Amino acid sequence: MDVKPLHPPFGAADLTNCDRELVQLPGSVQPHGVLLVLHPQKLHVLQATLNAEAVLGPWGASPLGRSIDSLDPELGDLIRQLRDSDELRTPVPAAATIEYPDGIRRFEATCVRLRSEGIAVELEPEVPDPLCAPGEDVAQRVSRVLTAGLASLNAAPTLQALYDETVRVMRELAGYDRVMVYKFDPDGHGEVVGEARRDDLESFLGLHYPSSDIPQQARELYLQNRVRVLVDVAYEPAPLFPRLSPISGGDVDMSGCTLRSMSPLHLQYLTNMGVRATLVTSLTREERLWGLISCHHYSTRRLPFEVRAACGILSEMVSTRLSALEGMALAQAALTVRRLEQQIVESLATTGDWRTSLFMSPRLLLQAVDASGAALLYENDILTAGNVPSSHDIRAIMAWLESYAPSEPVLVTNALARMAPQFGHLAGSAAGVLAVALSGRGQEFLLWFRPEQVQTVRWGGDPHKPVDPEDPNRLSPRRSFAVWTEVTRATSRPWAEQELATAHSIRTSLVDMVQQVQAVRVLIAQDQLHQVLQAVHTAPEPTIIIGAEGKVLVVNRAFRALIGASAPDIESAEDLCALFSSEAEAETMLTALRAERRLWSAELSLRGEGGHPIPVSIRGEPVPGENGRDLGYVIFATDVRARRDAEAARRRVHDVLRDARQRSISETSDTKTAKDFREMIEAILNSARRALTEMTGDTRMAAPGAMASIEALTRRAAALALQLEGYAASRRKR
Ligand code: BLA
Repeated sequence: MDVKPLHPPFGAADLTNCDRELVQLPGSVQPHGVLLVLHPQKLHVLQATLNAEAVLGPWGASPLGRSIDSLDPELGDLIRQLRDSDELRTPVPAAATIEYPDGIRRFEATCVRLRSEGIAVELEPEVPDPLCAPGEDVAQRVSRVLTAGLASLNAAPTLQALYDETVRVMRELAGYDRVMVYKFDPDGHGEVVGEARRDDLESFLGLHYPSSDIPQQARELYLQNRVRVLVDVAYEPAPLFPRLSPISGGDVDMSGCTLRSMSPLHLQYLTNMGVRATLVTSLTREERLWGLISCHHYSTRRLPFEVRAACGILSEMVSTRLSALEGMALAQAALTVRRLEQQIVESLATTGDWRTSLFMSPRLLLQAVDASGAALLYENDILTAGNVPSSHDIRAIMAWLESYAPSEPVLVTNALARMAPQFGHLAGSAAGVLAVALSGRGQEFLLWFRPEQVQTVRWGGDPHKPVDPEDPNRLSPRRSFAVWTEVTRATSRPWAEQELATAHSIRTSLVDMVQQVQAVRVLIAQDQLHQVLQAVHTAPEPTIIIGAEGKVLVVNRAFRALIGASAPDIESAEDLCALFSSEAEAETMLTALRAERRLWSAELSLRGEGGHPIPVSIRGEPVPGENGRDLGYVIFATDVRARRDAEAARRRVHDVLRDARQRSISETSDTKTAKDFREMIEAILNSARRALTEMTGDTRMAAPGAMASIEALTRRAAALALQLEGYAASRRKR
């Protein structure tokens, strides 16, 4: 019986198991360079690729057992300095020189500590930069292009403008025949969203490709190794000898290597497309693979280290802009939700009927998730706004929703008729539905609708037939790359992830505000304290209720959790004020609430356990009674520590950048190149600073994850810039 291994070794995968091929263990490299694996301490050669003599000359005839010093003593010194440092966890470039009988030859070296045993040294003969003007130095050229490029990326106001600028700058930097921004959908399939190409080539812009074109384990690899180069698709791999590490006995993990041999399946794929050479970089968002910048060339192509490093910097900075632009959209959505809340609070205070007020001026409600219609179902009533189905149909949808997913707080589809064919006739108003349940009982729903939009998806090959059962290795059905068009009817524009998040927060906010405030008001009015207790006690938001006379009626569980178990009892307004770091400010709040009888909010600090201040945002609301008197006050606290963490992240980014700038100034002599570098680091600084400002913006909100991701991106870009600079300096010296 033919039993297939769970993880097929490199090169042994076919279309049925390529998602488990061990692409990081190829046991060979692309032959334009040499891989030497050194002993981690003694720095002699343990393994070498079999092209060593062809590439390195006489020294390479018998490299095993020889010290790296015998090849290039300066390189040996550098590795000795780095061998125990953290720096070697990621590739470190250096200029190398090797003696040949006819003189010295210049090489690019890259050193990295392997995840398996040993230190990898990769050596490639220096190549000229094909794009340099006569007399121009490559380092100068790339810093000039990058500096100008970063400025134009910063100026791109929309995602589409950012994609367009990205491919333009990348093509100017690296000169490939075709440069694409390839963006992943949540389901893993991808779309070409930006393209710059040689005039005579057909366009791939707008084409979709199935997720199987880039298997999962390769995607994981691309998070670590962010710039991959394939010099010639028709290469003969140079095998590593011995194949297994003499120390660990295992395969060498080439995740961090630049010469790593690529999967034969992928090479076949590129060959079928007529592509000869590629350079692909990773675009990330919050440390996840967001997409790729994919460059194709129709003849072989190899570029100097400086250009590849610059492509890496460009990608990090594009990722920063992606975070900033998408972060801005999120902040905008948060602002819309807050305006909705305000609308509801105001209507609660005036008419007491938030529902009609929301639907009488439904602009915000529809805008929040970019819907064309909305409906609210509660008790037995229906309120609607915009383009919606008939009441009869809305009730039918609701009945179906209840039976379909009674426990789902959010239901979303852009093809309702596919899930429930009985609603096929509603495509004009409700091809897509986004529904949130407002109560656990499943009798109150808020629904948003979108009409049908005839969609045309252009696939770069038939997505339903990626595998030819007759011949699974040949990728043959997709060989022609004829565009395969799929038309989808009765579907709406899909709901974006961010719109779902907005719907979620509208739901939470409605449930909290309406049910909590309403219930408390009614119950206080009826003087039914034990019920007030019940309603508020389990609410997730830290809440306190004070009666009109200043007696504390309820301190809920969430509030107690916030201040800690050892906090004193809170019975009076005075006790409450004493909880705050600044009692005076707390008193001002209570006085203002009582005297001015309006919503009051501020940023204060609670005394936490052990005296640690807990930054909170406080919102106080009067509960108006029948005869113009207030019945009491509800005070909500929101823990804003996460936001403070984000501010700390922001300070750290500034520190990284300041250090980079200082190092760059102190380490460079006053040459023209040094000046170009300073300008480039300055441009990175500006981009990062700008991204940070945009993300925190006037809403004073920022997702800590997004901030941390900007920090990481900037750190990497700055590190790459310093490496590029260090490399250029060492190259000049040798
Ligand atoms: C890798 N496939 C890739 C990569 C891309 C694509 C961009 C990453 C290459 C790199 O980072 O260097 C696919 N390239 C595309 C697409 C476009 C493009 C869609 O330019 C669109 C214009 N490939 C298949 C199938 C399999 C497969 C069916 O099409 C397997 C069943 C495998 N693709 C495959 C493997 C890799 C890959 C194994 C990893 C290559 C490696 O890094 O070793």
